[in-house]
Amino acid sequence: MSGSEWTCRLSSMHEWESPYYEPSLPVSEKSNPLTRDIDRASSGCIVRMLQACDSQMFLEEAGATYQRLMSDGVVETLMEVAKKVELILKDPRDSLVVLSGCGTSGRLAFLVTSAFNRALKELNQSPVYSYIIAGGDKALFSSQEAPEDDPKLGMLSLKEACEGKKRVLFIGISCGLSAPFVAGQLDLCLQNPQVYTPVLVGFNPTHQARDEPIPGCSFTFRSVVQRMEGLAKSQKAFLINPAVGPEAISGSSRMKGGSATKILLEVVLSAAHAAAFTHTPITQQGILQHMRAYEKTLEIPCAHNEGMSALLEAAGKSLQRGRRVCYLGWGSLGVLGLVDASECVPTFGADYEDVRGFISGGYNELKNNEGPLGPDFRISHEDFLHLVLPSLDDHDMVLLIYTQTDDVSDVEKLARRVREKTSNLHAVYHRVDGDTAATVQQDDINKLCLSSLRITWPSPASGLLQMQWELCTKLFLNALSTGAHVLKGKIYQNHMMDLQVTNSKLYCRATRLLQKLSGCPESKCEEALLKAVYKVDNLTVEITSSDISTHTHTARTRTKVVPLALVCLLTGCSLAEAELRLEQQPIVRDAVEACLS
Ligand code: S6P
Repeated sequence: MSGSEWTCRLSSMHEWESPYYEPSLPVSEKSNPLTRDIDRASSGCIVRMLQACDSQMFLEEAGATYQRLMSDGVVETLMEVAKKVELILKDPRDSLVVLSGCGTSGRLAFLVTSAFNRALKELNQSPVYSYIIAGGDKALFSSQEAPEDDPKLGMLSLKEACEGKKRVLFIGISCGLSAPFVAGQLDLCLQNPQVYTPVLVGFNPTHQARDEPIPGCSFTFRSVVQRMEGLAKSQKAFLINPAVGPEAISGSSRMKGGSATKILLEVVLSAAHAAAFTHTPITQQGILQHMRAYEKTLEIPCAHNEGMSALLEAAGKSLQRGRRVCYLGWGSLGVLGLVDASECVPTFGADYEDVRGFISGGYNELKNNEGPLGPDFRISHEDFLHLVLPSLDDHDMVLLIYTQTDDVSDVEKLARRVREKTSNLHAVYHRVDGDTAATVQQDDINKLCLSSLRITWPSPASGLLQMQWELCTKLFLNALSTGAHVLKGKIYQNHMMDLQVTNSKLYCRATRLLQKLSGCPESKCEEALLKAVYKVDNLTVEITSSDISTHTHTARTRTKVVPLALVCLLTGCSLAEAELRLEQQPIVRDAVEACLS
């Protein structure tokens, strides 16, 4: 893409806000005009496109259709919620702050609760934060999309987490204002106001909250949101829902949705901690200052574009060859590595082994609710050394992710072990300007690596800096794994074609995608989708009369259902023929383009 084309692309920064742009879709599901042809872009261009999308998180509000991260209304609500948390921190008896969500939203709930409980421990205070993730702890590192559709499970898990508590601040996270699991929890809060105060975090305006009926329930996500809006006036419920623009890969809320969730939650909890423990009042200025620090963090990846595209290229090459990408991380950056790697499975239909994360200390470092999760979830560096390293060679990419506050000699030791098997070793690490500790070791590690992204931060190390390191690392890893899969040909335009249809949100997204790409009516697209799910050329009454949960349950064991349905729709061929076509042309993007031409 030329410079002028790129300038022109940037001028479409706000295009998605027009009421005429994909009007039937909520912001979180719209396709981003900035990435319309990311599937044809070079690695350097992919990096720039992703950065431009991320920067939409901090667009100014002036003249905008939607409220933003730093809009007055949003900041005010953040202050009010921070004050509620402060009250609990000052008198934590029989009280709890619960953060809950599905998929990435639940993973961030875990990350944030861990950090702030750790901060409390350092102050000799008992923990007050608790997380819930739909599907339990195995959902931290694997795709468990079905529990997202279960509002009763949401309610039960919240009741269980809060047993015996008299005061609970519940923070439900659903980027798309859509997850029935979270709607169920919010409903429970609304029914028991004497105990629960509900807060909803998401990134659509309230009128775009999902309004589809939830089987077995009298409420929809939207009706719950409307009830909360009524109570918000008297501060009995809180809504934090700025728009951050459509995702770079349509609907992939692990990206901006996840980053913005992390920003908002950390801003609120940091303000509450400062108020409770250092007598720093919660002010609009303080909140904005913290936000601006994150805004600055977004500039860091831009300063490393070249290194970033080299990393992306290397990861793309490994995946194209059917080889692996491994993240070896330390501390909370290691958790981000685990999370990013595990999200490649549902996001790109990747194999579990394609991108894997490992963390120093394994479950001891993690301190998750359920402890070690068994042989299917091996996450420590020792596991990497025993199970993965022996089979690696130069085609497999390994990325070290650490900061100068980690055990750098341990990083060096591991780097040497990896280097014996593959020269395709890279590093991303954070350091504070002027800190000379472990410089020699860091230089030695750099010499072992093919490329190193050294990110130097100006301020002295502080709690805020750790959060900035995390955000910056999240942006890097999201860009790396997304870009590598784009290069592998997994994306068509800016849509993930080969999505797993394992819950109702994904089922609706798949049908919509088929409509958009085939131009066929919705009913025909749904038919084609069901034929691919059930592997039949003719639908039976039993199939057509089943509900979506039966379809999504069946789809758990199927692969390539959307590409198959699309090929059938475009060519009118049978499923068997469509399968053959896709076998001959395994790059989904190329197979679809062949049909379209
Ligand atoms: C999205 C990710 C999903 C979502 C999950 C919850 O990239 O793969 O797992 O996090 O579906 O979505 P939401 O809108 O309720 O936060």
